[in-house]
Amino acid sequence: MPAPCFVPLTTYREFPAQEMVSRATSFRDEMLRRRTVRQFSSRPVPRGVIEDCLCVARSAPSGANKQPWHFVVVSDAELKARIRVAAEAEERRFYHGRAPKEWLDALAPLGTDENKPYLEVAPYLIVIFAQHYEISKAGRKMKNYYVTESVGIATGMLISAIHMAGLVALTHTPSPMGFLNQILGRPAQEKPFLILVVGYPDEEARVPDISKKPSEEALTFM
Ligand code: IYR
Repeated sequence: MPAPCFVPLTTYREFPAQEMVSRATSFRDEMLRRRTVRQFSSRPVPRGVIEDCLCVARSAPSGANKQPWHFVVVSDAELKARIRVAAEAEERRFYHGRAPKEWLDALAPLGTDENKPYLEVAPYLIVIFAQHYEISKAGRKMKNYYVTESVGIATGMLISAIHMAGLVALTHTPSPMGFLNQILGRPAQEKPFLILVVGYPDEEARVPDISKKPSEEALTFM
């Protein structure tokens, strides 16, 4: 068992109280402008921006620091087209059979259907894989911990970074998503977590008129 090794905390910064308040408020206001968008422009996005956003995601805390994720950044038109074809085939089965009425009713305000043109139009698809176990150099299966929580936190940080860079993102989860392992050549121990569609919004983009639940319902101070 390796012994723990500690180093001084040199990266932490405390801000004067007033500055802390204004930083929290301005980050809140920035984040409250974020909307999930389903109509994308094909305008190219500099790859460096995506790399920086992924650096943020990869800095996320994770169970036992196992970092149980792998991000595949897809910009190749042919791969995006194959992903669209496979995703739409699953979505057709979902919208016209698999989904119970209650689920379809819950989705109705979003106006979604089986057509996913954004999978080809957007400049980037970031396919996030969760690694439920690793294979050691000796070929032994080693479990990861709190995988869903860890990958969810990393994804949330990625969505925030993309928004703060001035881009939009859509979390897309065709189900099942096994076709992504095959198309992207990822090993069986990686399970697709979600596809993050990233780019600029279409100039005519519209978003559903929905809101967040009030704070009294969402949080309690005790
Ligand atoms: N994956 C489908 C259905 C869908 C499900 C949920 I839960 C959403 O919040 C949105 C859509 C689709 O992408 O259309």
